[in-house]
Amino acid sequence: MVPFFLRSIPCLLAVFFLSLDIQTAGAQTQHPNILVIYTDDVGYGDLSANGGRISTPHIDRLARNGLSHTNAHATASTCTPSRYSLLTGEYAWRRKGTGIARGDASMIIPVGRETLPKMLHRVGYRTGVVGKWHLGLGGPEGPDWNGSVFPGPNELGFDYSYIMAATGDRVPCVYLEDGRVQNLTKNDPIRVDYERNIGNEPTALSHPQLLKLPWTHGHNNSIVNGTGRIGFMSGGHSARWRDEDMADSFTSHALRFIDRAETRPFFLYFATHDIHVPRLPHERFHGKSGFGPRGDALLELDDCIGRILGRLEALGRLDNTLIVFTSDNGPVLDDGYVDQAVEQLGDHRPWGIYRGGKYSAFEAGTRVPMIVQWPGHVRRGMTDALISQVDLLASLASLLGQTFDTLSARDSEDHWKALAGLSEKGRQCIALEAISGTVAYLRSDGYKYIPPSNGPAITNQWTNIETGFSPREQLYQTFRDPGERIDLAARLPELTATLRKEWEQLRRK
Ligand code: NG6
Ligand code: CA
Repeated sequence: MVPFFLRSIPCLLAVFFLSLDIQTAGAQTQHPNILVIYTDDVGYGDLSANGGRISTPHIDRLARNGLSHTNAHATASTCTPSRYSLLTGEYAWRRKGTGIARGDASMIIPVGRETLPKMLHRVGYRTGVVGKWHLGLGGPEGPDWNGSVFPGPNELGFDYSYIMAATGDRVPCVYLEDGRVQNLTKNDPIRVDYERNIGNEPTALSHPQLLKLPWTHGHNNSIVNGTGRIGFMSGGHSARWRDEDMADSFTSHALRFIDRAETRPFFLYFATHDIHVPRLPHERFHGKSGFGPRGDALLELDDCIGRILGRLEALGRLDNTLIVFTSDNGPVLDDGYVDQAVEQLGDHRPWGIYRGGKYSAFEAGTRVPMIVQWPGHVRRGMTDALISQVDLLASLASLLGQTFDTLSARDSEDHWKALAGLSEKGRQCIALEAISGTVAYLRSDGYKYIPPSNGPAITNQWTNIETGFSPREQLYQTFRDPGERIDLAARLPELTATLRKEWEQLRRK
């Protein structure tokens, strides 16, 4: 086998020459538009560029023209904490109440905190969020769905917001634009309850005959659009979404935001619902992937991205837009509905060569696809540099020459060069949060420490994902053993103790 340092030489030379080129080009340009495409539950191996079996030509085009990261991580293997960290630059496990949020949760990020959109706003960006929020809304008493839903994204640095409050499978099933529920009529107010049903509203348990998409676990409260949800809602009938139109709705609002003729550059946080459950893509994608609704949702996601790239190109803005495509956590098959995700998987491997998935402390939980594209500024190809999404804030601040509140965004490190492929040196270490708050620790030399945990080894019989939880501490060497099959903790007790100490220090920081 060729030693590592010899294998690295061609790569390092490429980085050197390309960075010369890229830096010269960078000196003359203005601030780029920034588009963060934050997908939901898309696994590392879901992309055809990473070996997936479902063809995603637009995402592949991003990968061809940009830099594919092989060692980029969401901070958590579930949605809310990952989004919290991306926007605040702080690991979510440092804060109570940052686990998967209910649909009626109060806003989790205090208004005074530093955020990525606030920082970009200070630079002069026009900032917008379109898509999934899932970080709570409103003050301590929760959101007032029939009035002004305040505070929300617009108080955290976004000039514009068009969002769903939580997830596709949680009530209320409505869109909010700049803090107001869209298409709501006064005589049909919305009520939301996460404890009990409201009046005699049909539920998935009481009226299974009304379901077009049956549930496997959870998801048996209110029925909206023939689909059982988490939580109960009544009213707001004219405001309710049709799941099949959701991707089109988000995309058209994203396009409208991009289209606005302004001299300021834009920052768009485009947080897609695809490919989270319920997987109800538009009818035009039905049966198109050959891998069932989960695959069809992936095609829909690819289509949305294609439309956005196409519009940027038509406006002549593609070359001056920095695009970061990534995902909030790893993949899951049965996440609560009878959608054939397991049965129609075929030889597609959403988790790639990694172990576990969504919810998990194993690599597939947080090692997510990440593609960065900005022609002339970001190297094309692949990089193995260790990167966390928590670093986006500091890295973009560094690119733009902007300061930020480092006390508030205390975990965010500047790794712009690694993000752009101008250096192979990323983070020294990274913290990875699994469901129920277990936090694993990964170093840039590939060693990974998972602390002891009393949680179950498998999430549950339906999602059936290995959590990585064990009453004993575990140590893996993820370069030589990316599938985390060989637990080295007993064989290497000193190294295990070193990682445990480093992990404790990071937790106390
Ligand atoms: C779980 C839901 C799952 C999904 C997840 C959040 C059940 C049984 N499961 O509690 O369906 O909604 O929460 O996913 O209710 S995430 O990607 O937003 O974190
Ligand atoms: Ca998710």
